[in-house]
Amino acid sequence: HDLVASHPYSPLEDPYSLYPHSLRNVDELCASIVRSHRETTQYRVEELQALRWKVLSREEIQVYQSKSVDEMWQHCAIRLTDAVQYVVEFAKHIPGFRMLSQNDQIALLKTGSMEVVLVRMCRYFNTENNTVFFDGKFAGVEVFKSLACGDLIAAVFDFAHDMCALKLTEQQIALFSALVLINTERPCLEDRSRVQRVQRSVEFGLTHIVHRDNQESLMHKLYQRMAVLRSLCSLHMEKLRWFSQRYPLTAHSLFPPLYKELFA
Ligand code: CLR
Repeated sequence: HDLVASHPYSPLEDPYSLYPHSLRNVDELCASIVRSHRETTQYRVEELQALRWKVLSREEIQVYQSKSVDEMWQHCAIRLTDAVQYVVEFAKHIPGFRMLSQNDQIALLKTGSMEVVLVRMCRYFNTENNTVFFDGKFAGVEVFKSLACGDLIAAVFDFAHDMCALKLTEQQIALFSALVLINTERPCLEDRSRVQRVQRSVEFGLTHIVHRDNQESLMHKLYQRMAVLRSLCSLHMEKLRWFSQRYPLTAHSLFPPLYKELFA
């Protein structure tokens, strides 16, 4: 115990030292968040750029459009869960996240993971033809027709388009994603002050890189996007409730367990 006491500022062990007081600490914090972002995004931006010519053909779009509502929902739920799993991995490597209680980690992921998937979507989005990389090719809104939730799909695509317009760097996306996750306003948090300490350090990190990039005006725009994210996710939950009511069997037995655990 004496040993522990003599190293009170180990940033990984001591939650109280998370707030980065020196520039070196904030650089380390940012570097570590950027590293975990890089290691948990399935594709690199250059790879996605090189894949842009792969667009679904008319026939392939037809195949998606002729799927039944529950078939298409199940398909998308699997794809989304896959993406969420990477976000969970990302979260675990945000300095301070693993020091939160299990309950608080889950509470943050319940609302935050879907929001981060939507933030990450801008990397997978081509604004030239409004398509998103889905199942190995670029797909437009019409591909998701059989989900029967056109308003959600349109809103998600609009959001991706607006996010792309900000032209964020990978570092900015990484820090913004972390800030979206570590949010003291989420319901059901046990230890809000502990979450707040982690949130402040991430906020400090984002402010630092935005300042370094000479883009101060970005902070305001990013906070605005956070409000849009919140409304998109409640729309997603609303659609999921609607779907589960109409297709209880699919929702119950064919949706991935993680999808049910986080959103149901
Ligand atoms: C987002 C970024 C991730 C990779 C990824 C995987 C699945 C994609 C998702 C991205 C974007 C949104 C997406 C999703 C599959 C289905 C979903 C295209 C590219 C659309 C919007 C349909 C949502 C349907 C729900 C209502 C079930 O790193």
